[in-house]
Amino acid sequence: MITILVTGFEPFGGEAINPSWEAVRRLNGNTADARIERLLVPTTYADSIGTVTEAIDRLRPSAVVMVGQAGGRAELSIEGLAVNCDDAQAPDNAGVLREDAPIVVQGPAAYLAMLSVKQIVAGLCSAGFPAAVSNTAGLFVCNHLFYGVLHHIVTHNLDARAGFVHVPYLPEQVVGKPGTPSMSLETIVAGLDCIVAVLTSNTRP
Ligand code: PCA
Repeated sequence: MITILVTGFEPFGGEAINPSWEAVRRLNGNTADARIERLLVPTTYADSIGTVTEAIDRLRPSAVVMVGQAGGRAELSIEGLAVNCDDAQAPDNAGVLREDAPIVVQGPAAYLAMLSVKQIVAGLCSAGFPAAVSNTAGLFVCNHLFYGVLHHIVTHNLDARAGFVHVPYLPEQVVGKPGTPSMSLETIVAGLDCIVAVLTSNTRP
């Protein structure tokens, strides 16, 4: 039995909900081969990394799947890269604006995802979910968390693998935004279940 930590974010940017957390909190808590731990993460630069690394140190998961909203994307995006830079025009939920700022001073420029992004995309597509590899998680709180968690795992030499999934808006979030893609909550939940299944079949106990 392995442990997989799956995280979702609080709503941000004036939205009432965040599809990442709506989906993560509906995930099946246990499968035959994995214990799923779910965690809500604040959408702030200051607290996002510490919230997840504290849970990693406590739960010692084999895999960490961080999930966030990427409004405007049409498919499940499996992120391949986290870069050492915060640079966004919008403030986080604490009102903090960060422009051209390193996440870890003198840290590596980037980390690659530790999960096999191509294998996950292949698993999703063959199960009928629209999915693609992405090489940018943006430069806002999602990339910030992704980079910080990868840095924590590497610098503490932990036996955990981490990756990041961006999910589209829910249909109710695109009312009044013509042309903006969305995905049903049921599809996002089932897609995350599929990712857990791929990881469970490939993760060392
Ligand atoms: N998406 C934002 C931060 C929180 C979230 O769900 C992002 O893509 O950075």
